[in-house]
Amino acid sequence: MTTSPINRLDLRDSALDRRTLRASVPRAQVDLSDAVAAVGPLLAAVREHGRSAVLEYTERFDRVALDTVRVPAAELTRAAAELDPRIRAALEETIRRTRAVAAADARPPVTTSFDGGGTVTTRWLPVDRVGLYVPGGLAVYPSTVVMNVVPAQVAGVASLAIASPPQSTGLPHPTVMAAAAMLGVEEVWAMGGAQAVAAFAHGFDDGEVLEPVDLITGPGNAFVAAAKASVRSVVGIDSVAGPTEIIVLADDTADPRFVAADLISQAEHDPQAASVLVTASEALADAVAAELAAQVPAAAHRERIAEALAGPQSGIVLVRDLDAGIAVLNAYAGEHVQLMVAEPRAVAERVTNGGAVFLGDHSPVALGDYCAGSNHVLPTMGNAAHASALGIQSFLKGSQVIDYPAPALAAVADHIVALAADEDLPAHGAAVSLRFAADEEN
Ligand code: HSO
Ligand code: ZN
Repeated sequence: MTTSPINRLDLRDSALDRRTLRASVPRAQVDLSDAVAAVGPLLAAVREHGRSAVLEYTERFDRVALDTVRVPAAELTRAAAELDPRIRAALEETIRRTRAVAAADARPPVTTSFDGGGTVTTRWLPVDRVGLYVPGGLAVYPSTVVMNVVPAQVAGVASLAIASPPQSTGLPHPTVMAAAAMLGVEEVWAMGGAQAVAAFAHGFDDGEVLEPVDLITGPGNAFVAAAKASVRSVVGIDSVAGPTEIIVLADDTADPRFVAADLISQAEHDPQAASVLVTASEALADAVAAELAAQVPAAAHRERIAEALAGPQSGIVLVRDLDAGIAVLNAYAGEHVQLMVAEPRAVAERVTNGGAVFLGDHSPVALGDYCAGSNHVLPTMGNAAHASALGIQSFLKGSQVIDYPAPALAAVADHIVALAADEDLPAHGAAVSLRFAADEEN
């Protein structure tokens, strides 16, 4: 007797307004408040005692006593030289495609002109210095190194440092070091967890010098996420990411083997990962459930996959028709949206909330994870309703340059004086009118 590998939710009679749908679609509940409380003393210790605190926490959590936190350049070169050629070739292709897509997003300065020759130019300037956190332990993702470093470099970030926890060798994972070397990143630190985030935010100069960064990006466990959330007032962060999510909209034309394999692929990340299928076809729902039951036991990471699929954050959602399915997708605002329907391109036009949208039978999420050229760092937990994939814009800040000659200022002087008076800020108005009064006197 087999139990169903995934829950079912019948929304065929449900209202389709976003409040109802947001309350009913399966979603992980992530509460960082315990982790935020737990990392507080650690963040304070690193802020006060710098590198010596980092060394102490590294010994406690990573169980390794380091002489230097900075990874010597020779170790990076060696890791690159020793990299399996197949992994090297794969990373090179990923870098090439990710760079091509990022480069196409370049934001040249834009100038708008007004009467009298006034101009406003919006310039997009790179953040000076970025710290990229790369997790170690269970999840070693050299692909994530590429997804973070490439857009930062294309944006023109001049100074980029990577932190990744040391293994028993005292060095980060060799593939992480190799990926850094391939990308030309020379500054790599063997530190992990919340202590690495704190060190990036505050810097240190006891023994070794780590310059503080302006922005911290990169994934991590709950403690890393909590640390990033906590240092947010000091530095920028990319986002506080939750467990990965995939939501597939499929109809009778979809191949249930593909749908099941794609749901499983993201469930492989984490027992908390969310895999959701939305369909109006009961036959497809049954076929996918049967495929899951067949494919999961054969998967290497079947235990965490089974846990993710059976969890309340995952499920098969039955809807009455395609329109209702699209309403569910838009209310869910998933990290990865996959459209395995008869007309995926037409449906994609109507999907307004999705971190990345994958079309048809041959654009699985795994393609985007590694080699599409798109970025795999995406908004989770419904944040795709307002946030974007990591991209060059994540590493740029807009700065406007205002350049009005006298005739251009004269053309709006009365409006400024009027608005300033209305806001009871007459000195603002005076700062403008005085310029013309002086002219008249002269
Ligand atoms: N699916 C993950 C990214 C990833 N997958 C890295 C494999 N390696 C979050 O988008
Ligand atoms: Zn993945």
